[in-house]
Amino acid sequence: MSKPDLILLHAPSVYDFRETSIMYGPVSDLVPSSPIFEMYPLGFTTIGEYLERHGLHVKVSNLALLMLTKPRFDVEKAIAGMDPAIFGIDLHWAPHAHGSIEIARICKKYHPDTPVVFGGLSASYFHEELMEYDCVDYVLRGDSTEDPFTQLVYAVKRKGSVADIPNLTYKDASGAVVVNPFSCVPPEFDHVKLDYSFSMRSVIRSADMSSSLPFKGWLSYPVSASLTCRGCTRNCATCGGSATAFREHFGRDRVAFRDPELLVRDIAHIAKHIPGPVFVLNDFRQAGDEYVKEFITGLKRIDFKNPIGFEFFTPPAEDFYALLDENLNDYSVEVSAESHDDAVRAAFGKPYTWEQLSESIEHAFKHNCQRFDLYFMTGIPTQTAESVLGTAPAVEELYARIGNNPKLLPFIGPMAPFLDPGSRVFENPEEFGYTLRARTLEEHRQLLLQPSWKHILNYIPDAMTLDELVDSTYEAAVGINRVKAKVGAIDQKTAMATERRILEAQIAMARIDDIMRHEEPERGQLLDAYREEIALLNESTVCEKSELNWPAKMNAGHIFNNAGLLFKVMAETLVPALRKRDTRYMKQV
Ligand code: B12
Ligand code: SF4
Repeated sequence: MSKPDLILLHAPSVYDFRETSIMYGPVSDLVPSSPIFEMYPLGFTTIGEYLERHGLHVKVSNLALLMLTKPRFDVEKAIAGMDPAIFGIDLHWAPHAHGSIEIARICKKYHPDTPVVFGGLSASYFHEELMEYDCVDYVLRGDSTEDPFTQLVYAVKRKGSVADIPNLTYKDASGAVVVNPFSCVPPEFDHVKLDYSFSMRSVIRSADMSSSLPFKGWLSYPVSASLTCRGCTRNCATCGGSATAFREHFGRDRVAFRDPELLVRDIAHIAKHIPGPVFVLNDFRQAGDEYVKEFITGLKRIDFKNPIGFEFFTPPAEDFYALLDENLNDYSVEVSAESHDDAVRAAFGKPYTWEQLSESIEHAFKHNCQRFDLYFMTGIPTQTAESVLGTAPAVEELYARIGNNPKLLPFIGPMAPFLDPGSRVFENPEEFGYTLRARTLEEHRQLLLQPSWKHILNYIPDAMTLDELVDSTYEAAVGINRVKAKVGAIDQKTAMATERRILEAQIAMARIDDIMRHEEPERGQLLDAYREEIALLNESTVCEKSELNWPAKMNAGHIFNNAGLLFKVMAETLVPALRKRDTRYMKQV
């Protein structure tokens, strides 16, 4: 096998989290990752597939996951042993501000002449500041970097000019920062493959699963995500992926939807090879009625059997659930209501009522929805501690209304670690009642090294103190946990374990606050002595991670299909001409 042209590296949130004492808290409880956010962006798979389709060899190394699962994994040794033409590092989510730069520094330490390119939403937002770090050569901005990335890798390999590469920020020979225009913002989202074929091929080719798995525990819970679009039609105040954020920072003034037929094809391919549930993210109803019909009837046509979950931005009406029920075997829904309080939800940018939501949940279950995940968030505009504490009673009433149906699963977590850079609130904090504790990338990097999530938050809301935010989040989580146990949505043992962890987390937060009252070097010594205990509290606080899981079962079909893929990839490795390529960039000299 040829050496990789590009190695995509995914860094942990904080480098080296194994040697720091940080109480991350419930920052990642509601996503599949652990608090070091070891999941890499979906874009790794679309970039990998696109570049390989254009004749390049791409490898993914999920350093965060390797560090998490192999305590003795030596990052420096691993990077020193790599030899690509260029390194790519994602800074998609701002929580990677610390780890991504440190990994870039290690790349430069061992490979001073190998360029390092950054990309992702946060890298796009902080592109000019990133140029100030010696370890960063390029930033590819925007939500669709597949084509510019192909051009960049070929330019690096051929020692050509990068002056015309769309969306690229770089330093010219004099060291001046050049910001190329946003000339690659595809109006559609059809130029990529979202079917995980790249990931499957990479695993087979390298005979190594560990370095490219998306998150810890994926093999026992092989969930996959499908995306209906890039961009968003909505404008939630704290969201760094809102319509405003996309327009102002990622060059996109219109949402790019994926052709529903292609989306169905992606999902069919996933179903053929991966036994787990599929989450369809970004509410596909944004694309209009025609799209909805085509997509849902397409899923019926392929007789999709894995559990499928949909994210909806507003509560759907009854006839919509009837359509899902008519066409799907096993569907579930997730809605982020943010608050039970209508005024708070409206201030966030979701102006529907609790009554509409409750009615929608009733309709969902009437039409055989298998599970309804309902998310609440703390720290959002105008929200007081009192409002947060009203969540559990509201949830209890909601359960009563739906006959205590245990298929409703509510969760609560804080807006953490950061209020999104590029969101309307981040850009105008005072207008929304916030004080920011960090604006620049470097300030965010330093915050990430603080010893608890309360100290890491990049904002202070006016409507409550940080202590109230922390306490009310934990208390609301205890309340919701008890309600879920009462209605049988979770078993008593799980509920008791969660409540105990929340209590321990509260004690740890108070102890860290006490330690923070000491001066250095005593503070550091006390934190070091506390490290192992903190580490034990860092996974799953406000709920058990497994509560997020939907059922998954490997069957003979998956084994057969994966064996088929294995032979195909082996044959293509031996005879590269067997693989179809797009020669557009390959032919250039
Ligand atoms: C889908 C999604 C998720 C999925 C992620 C699936 C996945 N593995 O990618 C889930 C639900 C798991 C998730 C989790 C989180 N998310 Co999210 N998510 C989104 C959402 C809805 C769409 C993002 C998306 O996929 N866009 C498609 C494009 C933009 O991304 P992409 O294809 O992956 O990558 C392209 C580019 O970004 C770029 N790129 C990416 N990596 C690289 C690397 C290099 C080298 C280069 C050159 C380019 C490049 O090129 C790619 C292809 O063109 C956005 C909201 C929105 N409307 O955008 C929020 C959003 C991205 N998420 C956000 C956040 C905060 C999170 C969490 C940190 C929340 C939390 N505290 O738990 C976690 C982090 C998860 C982790 N790392 O473990 C914020 C990010 C704000 C910020 N700047 O930090 C957003 C903007 C909004 C929000 N608040 O939810 N998320
Ligand atoms: S939080 Fe709002 S603006 Fe952001 S992706 Fe979700 S619906 Fe769109």
